[in-house]
This record gives sequence, structure tokens and C-alpha cells, in this order.
Amino acid sequence: MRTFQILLILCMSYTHQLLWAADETELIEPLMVSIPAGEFFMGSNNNPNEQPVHKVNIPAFQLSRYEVTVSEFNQFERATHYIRTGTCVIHGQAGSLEIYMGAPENLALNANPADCISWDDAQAYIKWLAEKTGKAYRLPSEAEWEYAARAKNQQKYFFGNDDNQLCEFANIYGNENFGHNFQLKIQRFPCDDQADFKTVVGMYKPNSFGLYDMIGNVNEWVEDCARNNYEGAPINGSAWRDNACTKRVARGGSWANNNETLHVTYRHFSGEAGVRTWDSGFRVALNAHDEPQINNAGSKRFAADLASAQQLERTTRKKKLAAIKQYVKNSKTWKLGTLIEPPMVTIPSGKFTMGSTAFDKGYLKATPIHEVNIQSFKISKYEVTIKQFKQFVAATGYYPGDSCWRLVPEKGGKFKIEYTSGSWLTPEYAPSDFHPLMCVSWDDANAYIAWLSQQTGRHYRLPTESEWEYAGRAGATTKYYFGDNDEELCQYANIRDESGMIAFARDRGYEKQASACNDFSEYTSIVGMYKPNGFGLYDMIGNVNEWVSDCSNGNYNGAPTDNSAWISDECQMHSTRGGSYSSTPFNSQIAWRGHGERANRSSIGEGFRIVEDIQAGDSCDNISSASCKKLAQKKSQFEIDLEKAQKNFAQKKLRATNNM
Ligand SMILES: [Ca+2]
Ligand SMILES: [Ca+2]
Ligand SMILES: [Ca+2]
Repeated sequence: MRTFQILLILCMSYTHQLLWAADETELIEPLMVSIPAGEFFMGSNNNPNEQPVHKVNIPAFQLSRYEVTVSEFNQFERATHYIRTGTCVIHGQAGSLEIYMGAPENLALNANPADCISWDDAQAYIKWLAEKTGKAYRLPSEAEWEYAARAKNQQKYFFGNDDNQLCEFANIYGNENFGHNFQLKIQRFPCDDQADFKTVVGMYKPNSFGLYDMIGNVNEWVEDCARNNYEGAPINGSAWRDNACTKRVARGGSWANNNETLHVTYRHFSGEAGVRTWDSGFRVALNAHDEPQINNAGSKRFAADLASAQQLERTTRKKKLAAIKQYVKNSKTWKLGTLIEPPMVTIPSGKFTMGSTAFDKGYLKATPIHEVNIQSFKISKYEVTIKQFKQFVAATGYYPGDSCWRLVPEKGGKFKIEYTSGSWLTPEYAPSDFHPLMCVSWDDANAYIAWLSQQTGRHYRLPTESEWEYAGRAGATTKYYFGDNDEELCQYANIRDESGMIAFARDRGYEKQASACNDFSEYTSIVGMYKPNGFGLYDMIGNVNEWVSDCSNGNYNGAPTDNSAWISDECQMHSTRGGSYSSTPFNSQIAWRGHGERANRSSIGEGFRIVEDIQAGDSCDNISSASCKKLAQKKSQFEIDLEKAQKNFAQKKLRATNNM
């Protein structure tokens, strides 16, 4: 499921932009900018691979004003029947996800930069363009690229050193991916550029040479071979070639990079020449003496279409801002009562065997099976509910986006998933205040947790993957925490059961075998409606799939053997656990591992529950103490309200059952 979701991130931006009728007869030739000759200092002392800083002389040349767009690249693909079959790699961390590239005729024409472009793809386009025009189009050399990007500026960025200004000049991975908020000071990134993924070229301010998107949007291939540093690099502006070269360099960073790797000297090594990544594109160069772009009908039309695509994008962004303001205003009218501190269960320390061989054929394995030592911690009895998140939003104005993955029908009884309008508040995804929260990203989950910790003075966080499995198993070594019998699943978990399947078929045209039992919940259920596990935790299987703090690792080689989270530096994907209301019995096994991009929001069931670190002197630092037992029995207002909601929901379910 998650694999498809990632693929659709790529397709999404193709479909939501202005569609163009292609002019098949007139070539779109790139708009070129004349770059004056000059000398500059290439590299920096930031990273070893940017050293040594060395002086380079650059002869005059030309570079395209924009990254090559989908529209331009498609013109080449149609003309030559060039097909990008194979895979496009998602950057994450250990075990990048590989996805299938659709045939090019499925991609709508648009003004976004072409992505999932390998160095070889870029060369093929350039060769075709050169033949069509009789001009020696080529990739820029790495030195030319850096010289052009700097535009006579030796600072961190071509506009200066201020991270906060990045979003005026570049589409990066900013706060727009994290969650807009106006009052809460927990922003992860320095700024907000209003584009969640790649966006129409030329939307941000150019550098002083008049080049757009030299930082961000898509990473740009250059001609040179990748080397570990600049020892022995050419100083005349030419590309650093090597006949035995396989690895190539991409520059400028992308919408998927944050300020840590966007300084203008940063070298994004993107590997083998045939590799496509979800944020790799390019722009083209020409020598100074070559005639610039012919102003033919195709290029004129491109300029006009680009202008309207940019206008449309600006209008969309304005509307989005207005919608956020309205949302914040609405949140002030919600009736929410006192702050909810989630009911917690203290989990005793212990040792357990983590993993399973059941998933060895899949992408995400749960092997090697390994022993883990767990220190005592507290975990919330229930998944975080709509009401809890409402309190956060009303207090802070936090806005977790307006789009969410959704299952949609396709021809022939098949289904696909689409990133489409919808949010954590959409009635279908949030039928009541006591339903589990979904359509929230890993980042949104952490934002809520940070706020709740701030408000309560408690040490809340997401569970680690090992804590989650330990808590989920509650001592069980079977497939599920109650045993191995699939038919018992519906007593313990809201999964894709018979009623869920009927609802999927009715509402989404999605017909597929469900589990052999009926839990009488079509989609998500009010939390805590099914039997708990041995620790008294509800919905550890099903309902919503739960974010954990760990990065998504393809297997358990090198996994921690204690409570700690397994995190690496550039971690884009995170694990999810427990499966959801849309899971099969196979995906409901307690050792099953899902994952999602940290900014991904999904109505197919990603939510979370929270953990609290036990502090010395906590009333419940000893789980078997009398005070702890007493505390566990005390019901909060939240639980009293929840019980009422559960009773109503149960009656409704009963009525539905009787009507079946
Ligand atoms: Ca962005
Ligand atoms: Ca770029
Ligand atoms: Ca769950």
C-alpha cells in the first residue's frame, strides 16, 4: 500500500496542474540566459567533498533559465518513443524504495520540472534537441553550474546567508511540508515556500543572472563524473570527465531537501548514470557562440502557457492561505473542555523477541528476529482521537494541510490511491470526536506531542518501534496478541472485515477479499471498542496504523536491542505499526511493519498513539505499587465521555447488524 502512495506523490503533481494541448509540430526550445565570463572560487569548507576551495576561470556560456519541464521532456518522448521504464528511487534512508515508472503518455503535460530523470535520460533528450536545432546543447559542467548558481556571490546562497530568506528564492522542504502554524513556535524549518512537492518552474525569485530554481525544486544533473573531492579538478570551467565514470553529480538540491543541504556549493551525488530519483531533473547549456533560442511558435506557446501555469499556481496559493485563515477562525468555535491528558498504561520492563519471518518476501522485512531489552515506559491506552488534536489546533492554529491519500475506484473493479482534497477534519475521516485521528503526517504527530508536553510539563513522545512491538505483543509470541486464529481477529481489532469490504465496494468501487470475520465497522471505529491486549491497550491491531519514531529500515540488521529509536540523519521515511481498518489479516500480524514518508497524510489509516517517559518520583514509577493500581482505575473526564460515545456507537452497530 505505501509503495503505491509514494508513486502517487510523483503522479499527483502531474495531474493537478494546468493541462496543455501539446503543439506537436513546433519544437519548444529552452529559453537561454547568457552567462558572462569570469572567475570564482569553487567549493567551500563546509564538507570534505566541497574541498579544496579552488579558483576556476569560466568562459562565457549560456544556461537555460528554467529546469527542463515535463512539457519539454514529453515532446522528446513522443517524438522518439523514448520510454522511461524501470524504477524511480525515493530518497529516504536505508533501502531506498524503488517504484515503477509509468509509460510517458500517462503523464500530463505541464510546467513542472521533469523529474525521475536519470543522467542518461538527460543526455538522450539533449542529443535529440541538438539534432533538431543543429546546436550543441549539453549539460553544464559542474564548475559552470556553480558559477552560474552563485551569480558572483560567494555567500551560502546566491542571495546571502539567511536561511529564513530561502523560501523567497527556492522551493525546498520547508514548513509547508511540516504544518503551517501562526502562533506555535515549533517550526522545524526556517521558512514556508507554499509548495509541498515540486512546483511550476520560475515561481520564486531568480538569482542575479536571471536563472530560476538554481536552489531547490529538482536536483540538476551536471556533466561531470562524481569524485570524492576537488583534488585535481579542472580550473578552466570544463567538465571533469573520466571514461570509466559511472557515477554522476547532481546539484542545487530539491523540494525534498531542507536548509542543511541547500547551500549553493553542496554536491548531491546521485549515483549511477542510469538511476532515476524522485527529485532528479536537469537544465541545459550552450556555448556562448551558439544562437540562442529561436522564437518559434512552440517556444512562444510555451512562454504563454508557462505564464498561465504560474498565474494559476499563484491563485491556488492565495486560495489556500485564505482557507487556512478560515480554518483557524473556525477552530476558535469548537467546544473542547479542559486539556486532555491521555490515559496511559505503565508497561513493565522486560525482554522480548522482536520480529517475524512471515514478511521475508516483502520489501519491509521483520528479520533478523532479535532479542530486545525494554525499560519500563508508559503508553496511551488509545490511539490519539480527533478531540485531542482539536484542542491542539484550537490553541495553536496548526494546519496540517488540505490533502490526504484516498482509495478511489478505477476501471475494471480495480482501485488506486490518490492524493486529493481532504484532511483530518473531513467528516468521513473524522465521524466523531472519539474516532482516531488520521490524515496526519509523522511531523504533525510530533508537533501535537511537542505541544502537549509543553502544556502538561510531561515527557511525551512517539513510541519507538521496539517499544511499540513489545507493548503490542504484551508477552505473546503468536501472530496476533491473542493467538493465531484469523477468525478471532474481529473481536480484537477493526480491520478490513466483511462489513468494511462491503463499504469499500459500495463507496469506492474497491472489491477485494476481506478477512473471514465481521467486526461491524466499515471504516475507522471509535477507539477502545474491541478487546484490549494483555497490557490493557486498545486497537494495537487495526483501526489506524500508528507512526513510530524510528526511520523505516528495510530489515532489522543493526537494529537497536533496547528501547531506543533507530534513526539516521537524512531520514525521510518512518515506520508505522499495527495496520489499519483497511488491513488484511496478513498485514494485521503484530510483527508487520508499514512505513510512510514523514510528510505523508493518509485516510487509508495513519494515526498514532503516544508514549510518556517515566520520570523519577512519578506516581507510577513502580507498576505494581498500590498507588499505581489505584491511579489506573481512576477515570478521567475524557474516559467518561469516551464511554458514552462508545455506548452510542455500539447501539448503532447493533442496529446495523440487525438490518443485515
Ligand atoms: Ca516546498
Ligand atoms: Ca533546481
Ligand atoms: Ca491501531
